[in-house]
Amino acid sequence: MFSDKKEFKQAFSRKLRTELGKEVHVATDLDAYRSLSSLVQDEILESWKENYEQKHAQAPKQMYYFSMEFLMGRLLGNNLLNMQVLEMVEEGLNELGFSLSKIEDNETDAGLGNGGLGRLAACFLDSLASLGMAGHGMGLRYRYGMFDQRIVKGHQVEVPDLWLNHGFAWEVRRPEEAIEVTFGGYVNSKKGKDGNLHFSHQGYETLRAVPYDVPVVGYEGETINTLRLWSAEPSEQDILHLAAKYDDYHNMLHHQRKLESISDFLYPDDSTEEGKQLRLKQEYFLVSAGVQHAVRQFEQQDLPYQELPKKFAFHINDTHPALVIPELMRILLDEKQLGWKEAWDITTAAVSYTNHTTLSEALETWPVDMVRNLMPRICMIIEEINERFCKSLWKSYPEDFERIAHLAIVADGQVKMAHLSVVGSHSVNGVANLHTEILKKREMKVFYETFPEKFNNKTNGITHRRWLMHANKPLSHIISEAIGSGWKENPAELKQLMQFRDDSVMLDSIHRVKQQNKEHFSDWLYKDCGILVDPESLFDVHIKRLHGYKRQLLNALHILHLYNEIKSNRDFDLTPRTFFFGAKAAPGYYFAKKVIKLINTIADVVNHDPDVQDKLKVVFLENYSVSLAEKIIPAANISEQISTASKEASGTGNMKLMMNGAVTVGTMDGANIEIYEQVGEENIYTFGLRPEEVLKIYQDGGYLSKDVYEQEERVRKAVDQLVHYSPITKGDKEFRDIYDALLLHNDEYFVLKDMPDYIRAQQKISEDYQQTRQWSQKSLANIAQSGLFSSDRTIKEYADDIWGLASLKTLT
Ligand code: 26V
Repeated sequence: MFSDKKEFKQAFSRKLRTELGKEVHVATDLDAYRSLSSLVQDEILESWKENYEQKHAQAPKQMYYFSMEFLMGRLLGNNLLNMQVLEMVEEGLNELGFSLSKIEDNETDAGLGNGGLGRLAACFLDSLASLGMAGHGMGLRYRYGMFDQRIVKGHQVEVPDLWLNHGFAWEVRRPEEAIEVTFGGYVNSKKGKDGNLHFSHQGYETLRAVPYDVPVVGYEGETINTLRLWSAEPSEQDILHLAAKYDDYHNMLHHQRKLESISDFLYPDDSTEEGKQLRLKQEYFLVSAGVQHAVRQFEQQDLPYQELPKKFAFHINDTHPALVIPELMRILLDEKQLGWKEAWDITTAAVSYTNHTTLSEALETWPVDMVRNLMPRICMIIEEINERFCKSLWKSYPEDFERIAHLAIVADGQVKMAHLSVVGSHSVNGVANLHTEILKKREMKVFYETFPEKFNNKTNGITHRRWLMHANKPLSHIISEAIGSGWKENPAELKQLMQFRDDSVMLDSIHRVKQQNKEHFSDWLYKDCGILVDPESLFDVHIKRLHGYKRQLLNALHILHLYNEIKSNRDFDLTPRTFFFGAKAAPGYYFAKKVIKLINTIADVVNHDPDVQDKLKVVFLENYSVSLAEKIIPAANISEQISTASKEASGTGNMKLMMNGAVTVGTMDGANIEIYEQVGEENIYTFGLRPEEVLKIYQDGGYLSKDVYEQEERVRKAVDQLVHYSPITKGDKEFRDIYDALLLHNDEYFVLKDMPDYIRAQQKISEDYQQTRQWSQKSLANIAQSGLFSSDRTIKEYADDIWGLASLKTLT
């Protein structure tokens, strides 16, 4: 590591010269980014291998976190922070005439994920490395990550994410560790000398999985783990083979391009499974490469395969990598010649599974025929797992046809990935208390009765290093001044801030820092996006994927309601507020895209109406991403967490906002309930139906939204503006479908039902925000109680209860 500032400045200037041929005084911020990231990567590489050999090779156990998504965001700032050189580098750069934050803005986000699930995986990697645990990521190196969102005339337009265009500074390609993955072909069986059937896979197509390793630097730089991203390439052999097969050069190239296309893009749809063959290929490609790699590593230790679960844990992030189960079985059975029972015991002991949603439309199933065509041997193994499982059920529950039909892994021509995941693993966890209870009592009730010992809860968390220490340096600073820096290692210590809840100096600081952050964000918004907002107004922030159940529509209708109030009564007393939205809709999600258009239309009307000036402003932030989240979260006063109760498995944005002193307005859903329990009712605004009420109404066949519409004038007025002639419609029928979803189709997500109570909660917020001191107390309580939601806590629970993973921090 550069030991001091002088050395850093020299090294940085040298990099600019040797890699870009530029002197400091002519270098742009992009040049500076390229040189700085390269310099930091050099430092990391120096200790990475050594670190690996010293620690991980002797690690009692390693964990591989298999995930189709890792939403890493930017890495420069995080690496500098974790290497503990951030301040020194920042000063050095200032002295050379640069600003670190401007340099950081030149890094393209690694957006290899859709939303919560992918970002959780990234937070987990940070915690694993920071806790000194040998836990690594296994993912795909998509050529195009999450699409870039543009707003054109109020509509979302998707633009390809060219994140690799300037190169990705943090990866190391390792062609020498490439692995072959096979697709297609057929399976032959032959009786062996032992009298057992032996299977061999033939006539397949081979693809080369080439790993690109990204170092994951833990806090204090002691541990450096690996995120291994696999990329699909044809092997040289394949190219020769293809050349021989095709007599037309262009046809050959076309075929080759098709092979590579497996890792081309991230599916941008985070709830509806489209059953696309390419997606299934991606899933198997990741799993097969990852498991083969791990087994090779294990074999270097010269131990019997029965010891594998003592040395390796394989975690599957939702069902997307569930083929880990039959793939490990295939290797143990066909390549290592183990018997079924031995292989099964090893597999189930090694694999654990997290469920991230109970939305039925997001539960993965694949047509058996598709699985058979693409992976014939894997399909046979899944069918065998199913058969043995159903037989064992028959033994335990004789003649209980209903139970068996309900639990079967293969049924109606479909492979049910959640069932495979539960049966083939030793642990199944939900991501917040409520979510786990819903899994146990409803969605997976019969599985829970059958395997009660497998089920457990692991409430999600977020890394306080990125989301507080890095994103909000001024707040981190005043926290450390008040309670020392122990919270950085042990975020539970944030609780000590509660001692200051009546301390005027502290409360003033909390207020001042929030105000500064709002000003800072407003400056950025004006300079970079040309949007002018008033930092004195209340900043109300609703940032997450756009989904019916997340109810951005409820927020939008409430804004319309406020607008109506202002228009009908000029003296309407309203705390000036700026409503911020950030949300991407899946490209094929028609309703979600309509809601984006609606928000932009409301923004257009409200922001241009002179009657409203200084009271209301609506901003739709284009292209919501990790780096944008890092900018806005420190500036938020209100955190909108308003999902239909029971639908949001956990939420993690709620935790990030809370940790930065925003106060939640939310339903009793997901981790909001745990936030409520931490901060107490005076420091959160809850409203709406409770989860059990929602579930009851669903069971009884829904409610009549017309009733609310007829009884509640405020609701009716807002809803009517979607279809009647109004400044919103200007006679257009554009929002008719939203209106119909609310009234004709009975409001599946209870938007109208919860609206009156939401208006009440928002009214109270408006009033309370005027009381600066009391508001700062709420803000302080939220920061103080957020330690529980550090992903360090979550990871320690996974490590103790599921993975049997220890910290290597004590090893030298
Ligand atoms: C499903 C699909 C299906 C189509 C292809 C692409 C794709 C990608 C992701 C998903 C699963 C979505 C599940 C999910 O993201 N759940 C979220 O997980 C967060 C972390 O646990 C949690 O905080 C959120 O409440 C939950 O919605």
